[in-house]
Parts: sequence; structure tokens; C-alpha cells
Amino acid sequence: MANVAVIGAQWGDEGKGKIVDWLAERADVVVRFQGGHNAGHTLVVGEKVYKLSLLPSGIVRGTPSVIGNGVVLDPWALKAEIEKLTAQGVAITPDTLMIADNCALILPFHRDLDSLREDASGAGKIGTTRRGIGPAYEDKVGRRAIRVCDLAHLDALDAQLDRLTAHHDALRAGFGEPPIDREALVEELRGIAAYVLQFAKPVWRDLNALRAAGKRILFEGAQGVLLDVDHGTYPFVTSSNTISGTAAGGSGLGPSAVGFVLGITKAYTTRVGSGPFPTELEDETGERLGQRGHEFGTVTGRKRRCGWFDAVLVRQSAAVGGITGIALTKIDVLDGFDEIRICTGYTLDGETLDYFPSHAADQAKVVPVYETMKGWHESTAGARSWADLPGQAIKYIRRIEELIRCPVALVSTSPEREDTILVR
Ligand code: 2SA
Ligand code: MG
Repeated sequence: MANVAVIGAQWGDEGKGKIVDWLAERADVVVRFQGGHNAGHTLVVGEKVYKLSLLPSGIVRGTPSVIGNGVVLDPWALKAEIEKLTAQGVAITPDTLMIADNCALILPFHRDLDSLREDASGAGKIGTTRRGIGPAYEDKVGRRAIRVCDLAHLDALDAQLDRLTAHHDALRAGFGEPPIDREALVEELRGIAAYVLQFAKPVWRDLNALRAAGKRILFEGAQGVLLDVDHGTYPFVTSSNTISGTAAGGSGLGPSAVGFVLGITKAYTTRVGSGPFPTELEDETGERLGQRGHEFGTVTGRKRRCGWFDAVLVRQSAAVGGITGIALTKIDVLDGFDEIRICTGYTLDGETLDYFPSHAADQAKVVPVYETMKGWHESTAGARSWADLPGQAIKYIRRIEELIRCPVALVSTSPEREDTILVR
């Protein structure tokens, strides 16, 4: 199948960056379709490490890259990330980067509001990246957003600014913050407009033309299905839909353009931020997974919570996310464990469940039912073929496939791009 969508099947940080990089070589264009600079995609190319938050991963190797309309775009973060990559020797021009002119913008007061709310929430906080993602999506859906195309019409912003300030000034007053300074905001936008506009266009036209010409499109999801605003651990989710269906709506193509959906899954589970996590290990084993897996947020540096593989969650992600095949990453982190556990179901108030319930209180209360497998002591790090894997590791992978009812198409054994096993 020509087109591939890559999405996270857990809570993000599954190693999408590496897989997208691996696939980008075979693609004609790479498209981001949701989220913003809350993503953290790490690419290792030879000696160099690239950390991307907003830009599509294709950009590093010069594959034409698109920021689709489903993304919320912070213009200043865009400029900073482009400058950082340029300093690392990556060429970014309007030939390699296109930005949908109907993208909603993240503005400075969105970032402020994100933090003000988090700080005021105490124990109930979401643990957001504080990048203003949620507030920007709220304004988009509330029909108040300033969009990329507005940057070419800054003198005609009055109606939009009226809506924005009416909404935000009331919110800000609640936090003891002064009203938005409209003139200062327009001045700030004036300062960045030309920079953003050089990349801006109705990208849906280019994408549809590329599709008609039989070009291969790679859709790069951010975060993961369990952070989806509908299907995730609501309210501890991000503010966009992270499922594969969004690849179409968030880029301006129809659903038939999406093609093969590759779900990225760690061989264990991690989560950053608050919210339910049934298989979380708050003990030495969890520490060991975190140490071995270098589990710290790319964007915020936050320590990630770690636990055993939860087959119930990934089975559900595969179903609602429309996943056709799985890429299993970081299997090498499990090297050296005597025993490995897999969550195969839950109990809730004495009842058995084979799915993750919708209500937050139930999600917090489910108790995992585990199956224990023998581990392996050989190293899988850097394995490049099925034959390089110890028998127990193969058994583990096969058992996961069975439990999640979805085939494993790829196994990743290190951050290096070539350390990838194609399963057939
Ligand atoms: P937000 O900022 O509104 O999207 O936060 C809402 C929830 O979504 C989670 N979230 C993430 N979880 C994992 N990885 C993400 N990206 C960065 C990374 C995170 C980092 O790849 O490392 O550096 O900390 C990401 N982005 C959002 C977030 O933790 C909240 O639970
Ligand atoms: Mg990440």
C-alpha cells in the first residue's frame, strides 16, 4: 500500500520518530496532522541526534514536509525550531516545508492560560506540556482562533480580536491577569507574519495533487491513542484526536488516502503527566525500566512513569485507532529480566473486564490481571533479523500479537534506524 499513517498506540513516546524517519526514506511527502509542539520526536542519524517538536520528521533528510490544518501552530516556536535545526545543518526552505494556511495559531496568552490552569489545579492537574495546546484548540473549535492565513490580513482582524478578547479577558480576570493588549498582540504578529507566510499555502491542493500522481504520503501522528480527546483517558488527554482517522481531516485528504496504519507500541508501557495507568510499577522494576529505557520527556524532560505491557489497552487502541500493523519498539529494554509480565485483562469491583472502561474513576480502579512469561538474558539490542532474537523474546512478541489481535509488522531494537526487524 502506498500511503502509511504512523500513530502512537499507547500514551505517546513509543518511538514514532525513529519509525517515521525509517519510513520517510520511502515516502514522497511527510505530513503532521494533529497536535503541535507538544510532540517530541527523537531521530538519531549517525552521530547526530535531532529533537523535533513541531516539524514533520521527514524534514531532517530533506523529504518534503507538511504541517497540516489539524495542527495548532505556535509561530515563534516554529521559528525557533527551524533555527535550531538549521544550526544542526538541516536545510529548511519553502520547497521542503509547507504549512496549511488554515492552521489555527497558538498565541502567547494560550501558553499563559495553560500554565495558570495547571498551577491552579493542584492534585487534579492534567500534567500538560504547558505549550498552550489545549487553549488553542478551544479557540479553534470556539471559532475565535487566529489562523495562519490571517497573518496576511492583520489589518482586518477586528471581529476576530473582539471574539478572542471577550472570551479571554474574562478568563484572565479570574486569574487576576490584565486583559489582552490588542495592539501589542497585533504588533507581535506583524513581527512574525512574513516568516510564517513564506511557508503557507492551501496544502490540501498539493496533497491531493500528489495523491493523484501516485506519490507516497506518510502521515506522522503525535502523542498516542490513549491521549485521544475522545478515546483516551479523559480528562487526562491531549486536546486533539490522535487516531488514524484524523490523518485525513487534519491534512485535507479523504479517509481512503490514509492507507496502512502502523501503530507504534513499546514492549512495555510509559506515561508522562497525570491520569490512570493500570500496570504502573512504582517499585524497583519500574525504576529499572525507566533507567534502561531512558524514559524522560523529549520536550519537558519530565520523568516518565513505567509499567508492564498492557495488552488490553493496546488491543483497544488498535481497534479505535484503525491500526493494521504494529511496530514494537524498545524490546531491548526488557533484556535481562528473569520474568516479564503482560496485562491480559482487568478486574473491576470483582468483575472481569476485557476492555478499558470510559469513566475516569473506573479507569483508576481497575486491577490488572497478569500473565507471567520467562524473560531472556541474551541481548536483543541492535538485532536486525528475526534470527538474532532469543527464542523467549520471539515468544513474547508472538504472545503480544495474539493478545492485541493485530500483527507485529516491525520490531525496533535500538534508536538507530537500521536496527529494525521487518516481520513477515
Ligand atoms: P498537552 O500539552 O495539552 O498536550 O498535554 C495533555 C496530556 O498529553 C500528554 N502529552 C504527551 N505525552 C507524552 N509525550 C508527549 N510529548 C513529549 C515527548 C512530552 C514531554 O514526546 O516526550 O516532553 O514531556 C506529549 N505531549 C502531550 C501530556 O503529558 C498530558 O498528559
Ligand atoms: Mg515523544
